[in-house]
Amino acid sequence: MHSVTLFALAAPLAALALPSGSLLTRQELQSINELFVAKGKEYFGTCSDQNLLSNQQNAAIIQTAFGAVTPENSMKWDQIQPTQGQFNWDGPDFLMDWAETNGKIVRGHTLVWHSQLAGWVNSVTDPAALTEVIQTHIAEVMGRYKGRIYHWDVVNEMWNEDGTMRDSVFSQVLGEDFVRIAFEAARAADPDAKLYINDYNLDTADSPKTQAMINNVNKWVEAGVPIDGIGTQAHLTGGMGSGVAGAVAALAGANVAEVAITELDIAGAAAEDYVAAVDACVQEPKCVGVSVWGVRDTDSWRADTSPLLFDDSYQPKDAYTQLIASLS
Ligand code: 9MR
Repeated sequence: MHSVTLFALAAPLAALALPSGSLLTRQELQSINELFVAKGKEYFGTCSDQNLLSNQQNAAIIQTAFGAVTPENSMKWDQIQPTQGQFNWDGPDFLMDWAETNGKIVRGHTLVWHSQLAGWVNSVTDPAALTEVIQTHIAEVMGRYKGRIYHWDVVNEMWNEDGTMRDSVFSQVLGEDFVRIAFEAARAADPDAKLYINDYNLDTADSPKTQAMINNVNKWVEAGVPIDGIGTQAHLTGGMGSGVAGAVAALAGANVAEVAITELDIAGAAAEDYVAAVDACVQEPKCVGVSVWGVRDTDSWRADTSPLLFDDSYQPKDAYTQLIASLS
């Protein structure tokens, strides 16, 4: 087990290392992570990568306000093993070092995903060969950071909206057995990491996709597949905040130890949506953490919807202020 207390103790030391320009931000900004942890949760995080962590204003907000980082892109297959057997460690190493220097938990993202997959993987057609490719990828990537990554998104986005399995090289060549292969390889590579299956549009409890996730995870866990948690990405549109509680409760009803909101962003960033979504995790005993998918709107993958907690000038938006108030 990783020690969350240890991370918390490291945080004040990190603050001393802040450049003087960041101190103002630090004094004015209240930490949502601190308040969330005081509610009995493990972390309130965000995503980032080397480019954004090298930006002082952005880094200062993460140092002050957040308790965890997820690599937004640098640990994805096409970036980390673009050619078979050749690994790019620079970006992920930077993020890991930054996180440890600053006392932040890391959520690993993501190992087996049809998207941002290196092209060469798509041409593997033999089941034994693809099994080995998955096992090697997981052993190398997880092995490098063994004992240092708190959660791993082992399998990402494997469901269609109608609850059938998404077509990918993994499902085509191995059927659903790729899930067992991936989770077993992950457990072997880093027994301390919590292993997650992660997806989007799990925002309605009774949708075919949510039900497929729950029923199949139950089946796999019963068969001994080492799945610790379900991640719900929660890329929401305005008005959807109030539905998150029901969806998170449904996912937590599955036979897993924990659940997490892994990539929260909400078009329009209405405060009531954010407060409701975060409260859904507070109220669910199995929900261990929330990560938002970015710091300021400008840097969001859906920048045109202004879905994040900080505006283009790095100022906390109303949703952030209201979250602080609701957690205080
Ligand atoms: O935020 C990520 C963006 O920078 C990338 O261009 C994009 C490519 O697919 O992936 C984004 O992150 C995704 C995450 O890894 C998985 N869930 C959906 C996220 C938004 O697309």
